[in-house]
Amino acid sequence: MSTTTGFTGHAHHAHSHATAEVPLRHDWTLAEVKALYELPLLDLVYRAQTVHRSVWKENKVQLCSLLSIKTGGCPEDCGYCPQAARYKTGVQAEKLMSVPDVLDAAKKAREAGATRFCMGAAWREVKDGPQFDSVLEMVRGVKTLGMEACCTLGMVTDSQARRLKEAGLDAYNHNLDTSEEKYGDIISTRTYDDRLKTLARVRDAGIGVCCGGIIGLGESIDDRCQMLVTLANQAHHPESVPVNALVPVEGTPLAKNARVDSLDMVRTIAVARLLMPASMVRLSAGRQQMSDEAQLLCMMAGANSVFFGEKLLTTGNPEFEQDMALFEKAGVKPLEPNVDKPISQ
Ligand code: SAM
Ligand code: DTB
Ligand code: SF4
Repeated sequence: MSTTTGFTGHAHHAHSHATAEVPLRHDWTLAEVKALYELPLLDLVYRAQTVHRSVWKENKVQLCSLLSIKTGGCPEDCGYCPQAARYKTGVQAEKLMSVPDVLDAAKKAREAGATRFCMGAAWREVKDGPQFDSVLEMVRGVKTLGMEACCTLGMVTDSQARRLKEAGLDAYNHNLDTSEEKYGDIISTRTYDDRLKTLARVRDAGIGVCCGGIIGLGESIDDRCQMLVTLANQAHHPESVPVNALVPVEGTPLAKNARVDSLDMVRTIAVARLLMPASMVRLSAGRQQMSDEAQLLCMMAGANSVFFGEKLLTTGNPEFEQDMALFEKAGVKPLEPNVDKPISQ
C-alpha cells in the first residue's frame, strides 16, 4: 500500500508546506530494510538527506523539553530503566508533581525556545482518579501556553485516551523499544502486544503517536531493522519516532552494556527517515555521549528534533549553552515557538 504525504491537520507540519511527492510505504520487508542499514554510511546518509530535504523543505530542528512529572518507583522491570523500583539505581520514588510546578517548568521551557513539552510518568499504566485528573489539567495548561503537549504515562484504556484527547493532548509517547523477538529479554512484566494495544487506542482516540526505540540493549542489526519495519508497516506511520541510545545506569541489568557507537545512531536515524519520510525523527537519549560532529551527522541523516535542557527524565543531557552553541556555529535553525501566544501568558 502506498499513499502520498498529505500535510494537513498536524501541529508540526506547520513548518513544512510541502506537497511532497515522497510515497509513504507500509510494506517494507526486513531484507530491504537491512540492505538500507548496511549501505556504505555516506550513501545511506545521502539518501536519507535527499528524502529529508524533499519533505522538510525548511530543514528546521524542533527543540523539545522533557519533564519527569512522576519519578521512580515503577513496578515494571524494563532492563534499561533507572526508574524501575526493583533496581537499586539511586533514583528515589517521588509523588506526582503539582500542576502549578509543572506549568512553571513548561513556561520556562517555552521561554528557552521549546515548542513541545513532554511529560513522563514512571507508571505501568494510568489509573483513573485525582492523579489522572491532574495530568489532564497539566495538558490543558501546556496547550494554553501554545506548545505541543505530549505525555508518556504507560498503558492507557480507550476512555483514558479519549479524555487525554479532549484535554488537547497532541501526542502520546509509548515506545516499542526493540523487535518483538528481543522484547522478552528486556522486559518481562508486559508484552509487545500490550504495547501495540495501547498504541492502537491512542491512534483511535485521534492523538498523534510518538513511538520509537532504544539501541544498545544488546540487540542485533536484525532486531533494530525489524523494529523499524514494525513501526513503518503500521497503517499510519507514527507522527514522531524517538531514537534513543541506551544511557547505561548503574544498578540496572544493562548497566555494563557496551557504549553505543554514534554511527549506529546515524544509521538507525537514516533508516527511520527513509521508511517514515513525513515523521518527526527525534535524536533522543544519548546525546551527552556524542560529539558535536556525530549529532550533526544524525541531523544530516534526518533527525529533526532534540530534547534540550539539563536532564532527560533522570539522566543527564548536554547543557543548554552547549546545545545553543552547536546550533549557532553550525547554523542549525530551530523551529520557532508559536508567535500567536504571548510569552508572558
Ligand atoms: N513508564 C512509561 C513507559 O514505559 O512507557 C513512560 C516513561 S519511560 C521512562 C519512556 C521511555 O524512556 C522508555 O520507553 C524508554 O524507551 C526510554 N528510556 C528509559 N530509560 C532509558 C535509558 N536508560 N536509556 C535510553 N532510553 C531510556
Ligand atoms: C523517549 O523515547 N525518550 C525520552 C522520552 N521518550 C520520554 C526519555 C529518555 C529517558 C532516558 C533515561 C532517563 O533520563 O531516565
Ligand atoms: Fe517503568 Fe517506563 Fe521505566 Fe519501564 S521504562 S520501568 S514502564 S518508567
